Amino acid sequence: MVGEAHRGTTTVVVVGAGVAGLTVANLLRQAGIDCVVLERHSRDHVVRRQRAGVLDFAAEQVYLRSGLGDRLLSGAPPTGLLEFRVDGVPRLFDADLHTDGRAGRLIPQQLLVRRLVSTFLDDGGDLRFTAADVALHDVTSDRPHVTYRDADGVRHRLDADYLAGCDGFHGVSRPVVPPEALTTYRHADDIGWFTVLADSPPPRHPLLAMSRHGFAAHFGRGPQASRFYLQCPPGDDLASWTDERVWQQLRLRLADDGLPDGAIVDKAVVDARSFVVDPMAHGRLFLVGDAAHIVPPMGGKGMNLAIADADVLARALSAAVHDGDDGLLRGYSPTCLRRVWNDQEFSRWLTEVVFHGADETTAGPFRWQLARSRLDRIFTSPAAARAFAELMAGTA
Ligand code: RFL
Repeated sequence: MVGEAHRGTTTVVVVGAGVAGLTVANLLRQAGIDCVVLERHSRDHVVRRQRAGVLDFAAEQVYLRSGLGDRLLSGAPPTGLLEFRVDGVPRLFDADLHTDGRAGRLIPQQLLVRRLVSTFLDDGGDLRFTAADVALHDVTSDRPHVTYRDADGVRHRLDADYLAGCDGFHGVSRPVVPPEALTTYRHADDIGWFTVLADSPPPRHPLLAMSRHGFAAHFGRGPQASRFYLQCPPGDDLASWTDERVWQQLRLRLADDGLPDGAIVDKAVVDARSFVVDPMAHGRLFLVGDAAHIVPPMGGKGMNLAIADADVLARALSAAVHDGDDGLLRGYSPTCLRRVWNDQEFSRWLTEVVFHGADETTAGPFRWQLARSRLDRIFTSPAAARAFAELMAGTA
């Protein structure tokens, strides 16, 4: 079958047009390196997928350094303040103050993705949507290739020098690596999460609320869009979360009787897993973003790690392609994993602070006291505040 396929060649095949793949592709284009992006879904689907909303300072710098900042980030406001609402009492953490103005920006992930897609295509990039049955071959050879079927069912084969596996946790890239070639780290929480996306006004500041009613968070995702998180028993039944119960619980947990509601457009019980594979490369295949690691959402690092990996890979590919120097490619995995583990720890730390510090019955009195003490520290110790702010900014 492969013999009958339409054949093409490129330098890098990028699998997946999420934040990771699109960032790799745009950075490669800026560096004058040919690439083809293969995405399983339609353009419409990809630019509507609502997920993260905070671009940390380190990720912002990736786009500014590459000269794409104006096109990608225009109008994205600085993150500024973060509110912890503890038993109904607000405590504002000034991330900008503690990082000397390097706190990052608010930008809904789907807006960033939309801009990455149009920037790449406007510059003549080759991005193929609705690519079915994408399969990676010969990844440990000098000339790997990728096969897929286009929307008309026509089979294609692309030969390349390198493959970037940017197809998320459930993609086809990571499974190509033999299990014995990878160390896989997994950690599951005893914490359940329920998340809601609603057409309702964003909070004044990103808000994390802890009280005996349980944890809840409220983040903006645009001028009239909000993402909420609610603590729930692990494996909770989605059907038990009627719209009425969602708004009643949010008002209770956020200690805000006047919280405006809006149409709920999505509900999900989130798997709060942590996941890392080491190494993030195999032969000429490089895993980027969620394909290689998952962090709990509370630290806001998933999207930012994807951008950080993409930056490391694009520079390394540039050195290999332009200068024949593959030293940076050999360092790709250890370089990325250092940040991944740092952010994994930060995300888990913050998750434990807000979840254990909320509901004493679930956490137990000892963990509840520890969590409240940890939170108190960032409001009382300037050194602790700075460390926390630097982790948020992605500069630590
Ligand atoms: P993505 O965004 O999942 O993109 C992968 C792309 O690959 C495509 N794909 C394939 N293409 C071709 N062939 C195949 N066989 C393919 N299989 C998959 C997919 O269609 C998709 O287009 O991974 P990427 O690029 O690594 O980016 C990672 C981020 O999207 C992710 O870490 C964050 O969204 C995680 N996340 C959050 N991160 C934050 O930093 N802050 C947040 O507040 C935050 N909230 C969230 C989140 C993730 C969520 N999901 C996924 C449950 C909230 C939610 C609800």
